[in-house]
Amino acid sequence: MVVNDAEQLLLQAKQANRVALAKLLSIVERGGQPARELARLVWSLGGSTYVVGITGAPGAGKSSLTDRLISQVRNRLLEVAVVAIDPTSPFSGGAILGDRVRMQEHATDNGVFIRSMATRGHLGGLALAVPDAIRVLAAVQFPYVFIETVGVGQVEVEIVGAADTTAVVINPGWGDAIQANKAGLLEIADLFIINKADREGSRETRRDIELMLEMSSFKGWIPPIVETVATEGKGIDEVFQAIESHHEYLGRSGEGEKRRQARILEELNHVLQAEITRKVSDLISEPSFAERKAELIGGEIDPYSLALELLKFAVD
Ligand SMILES: Nc1nc2c(ncn2[C@@H]2O[C@H](COP(=O)(O)OP(=O)(O)OP(=O)(O)O)[C@@H](O)[C@H]2O)c(=O)[nH]1
Ligand SMILES: [Mg+2]
Repeated sequence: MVVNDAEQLLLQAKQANRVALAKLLSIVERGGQPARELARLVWSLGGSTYVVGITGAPGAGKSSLTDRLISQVRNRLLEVAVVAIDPTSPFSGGAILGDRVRMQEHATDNGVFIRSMATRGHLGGLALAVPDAIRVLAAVQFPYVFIETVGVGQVEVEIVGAADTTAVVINPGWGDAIQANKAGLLEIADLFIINKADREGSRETRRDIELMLEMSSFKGWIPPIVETVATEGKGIDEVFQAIESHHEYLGRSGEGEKRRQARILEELNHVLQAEITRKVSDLISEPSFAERKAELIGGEIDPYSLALELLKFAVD
């Protein structure tokens, strides 16, 4: 067996070898055939990993909060993995470096694994890479995985779709931003964190969120609002308790199972699209396609008919 074989790496990663684990996540990140094989390998190996998404605008304090939450998990003598994602950047860059610095305290703790992720060349992008990464971490039996991601746009909705509990981080004075992103926030937030509560205006921001929640028709879980000062460690116990209550709610109500099923179907959808794109683009690059292409350009065949023809070839 070759040394960098995924199975071998997985065995090593399970024995707390963090270098091996980092290599596995690089395989996920790079995509392609090795990533697909790894995804198949870890598909059913997951334990009871709980995934927490931390999302919010740049600089909201996500990493500072995550840093404190890591301590909460470590106080319970559990291990934790953090994946930081900036969907706006195809490469892991400066912001991620900042994250590393912010979580420096845990850098020498082998019970904490921190990793930034980009999607270079990963067909299917983050929508596939993130669940795959989570599954690798689950196979290694981390009880907690935190996913830090910037923003609350459509891409982030996809990313947080992979989380069990999603915390949206807001700062005092963001009333307008809450108003503008109402639909997105209501769709993804299981928990609101008003971080930087040491600044002016957190009471008004809380009122803005409460108003938004009152005007929506929530059934079951109503996202709690927690005020924090991440830099001073204030409110972190409450955040962790809110995450645990939501975890408990998901189990009790059956909502957790419903989400799990929806997630699997969504993933199938993404895998399917990626597979089709891959197979069809392989076909298009074959020399034998040149003739058909000329016919398309010459108006002898329409793109709809040709697309169906390509699909037929692709699945054979
Ligand atoms: N006053 C105050 N500053 C804070 C608080 N939490 C974080 N900060 C500061 O806000 C800045 C950004 O914090 P980060 O934790 O890096 O925020 P982030 O959301 O991870 O930022 P990106 O990953 O770049 O989007 C840093 O300078 C922190 O020290 C807080 O509760 N109060
Ligand atoms: Mg950050």
